[in-house]
Amino acid sequence: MGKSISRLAKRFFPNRRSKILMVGLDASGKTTILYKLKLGEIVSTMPTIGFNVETVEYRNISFSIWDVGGQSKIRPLWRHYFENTQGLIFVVDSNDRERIPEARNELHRILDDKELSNAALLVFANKQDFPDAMPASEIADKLGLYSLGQRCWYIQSTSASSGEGLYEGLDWLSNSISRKEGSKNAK
Ligand SMILES: Nc1nc2c(ncn2[C@@H]2O[C@H](COP(=O)(O)OP(=O)(O)OP(=O)(O)O)[C@@H](O)[C@H]2O)c(=O)[nH]1
Ligand SMILES: [Mg+2]
Repeated sequence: MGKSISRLAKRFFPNRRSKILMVGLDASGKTTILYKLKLGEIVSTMPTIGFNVETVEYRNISFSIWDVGGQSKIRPLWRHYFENTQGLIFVVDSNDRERIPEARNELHRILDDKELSNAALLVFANKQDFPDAMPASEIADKLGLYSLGQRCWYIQSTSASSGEGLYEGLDWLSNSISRKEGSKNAK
């Protein structure tokens, strides 16, 4: 009985789908985050040369999350993944003070692309389990988030190792994507 009700519910209220692109400098923790969300486990990672994509079901949304390698040589490939992106996750290593200006440049470069003009921006201030991690407010400032104007953005402290903050980030993404879809339908 329970099963047939859930089958019926799925038929009449299928999960909405959302394409999420996850980028950020190399070693910021993107692949670790992706598999923590997908499997609930820490996997051992190698630097990503191409991309990984996984579907994560959460709050009635099928997030298809594209995790693209962040080494400097392959960053020019990011733009090939921009099409139809509803949410952009930008991952920052909160301990990497030296490369925060580089992260800022990469972020602003991609936000200038027309194809991402409607994408909601979620920044993961990752690796917060390190004692000397920069707090999210400092990262927001150093990335220039406060001067983004119309862009809908949010920053979330995370630790991919413990999973802390990851679902709070997805909560924000799902709310902001639903709001956008609602206002599109109302037009
Ligand atoms: N302590 C700690 N280590 C982390 C965290 N997230 C990722 N790491 C580690 O950071 C290293 C790099 O993680 P990856 O997930 O491979 O980084 P990436 O962003 O996918 O890197 P590229 O594929 O090169 O772009 C790995 O050794 C991870 O175990 C975290 O929140 N805390
Ligand atoms: Mg990777």
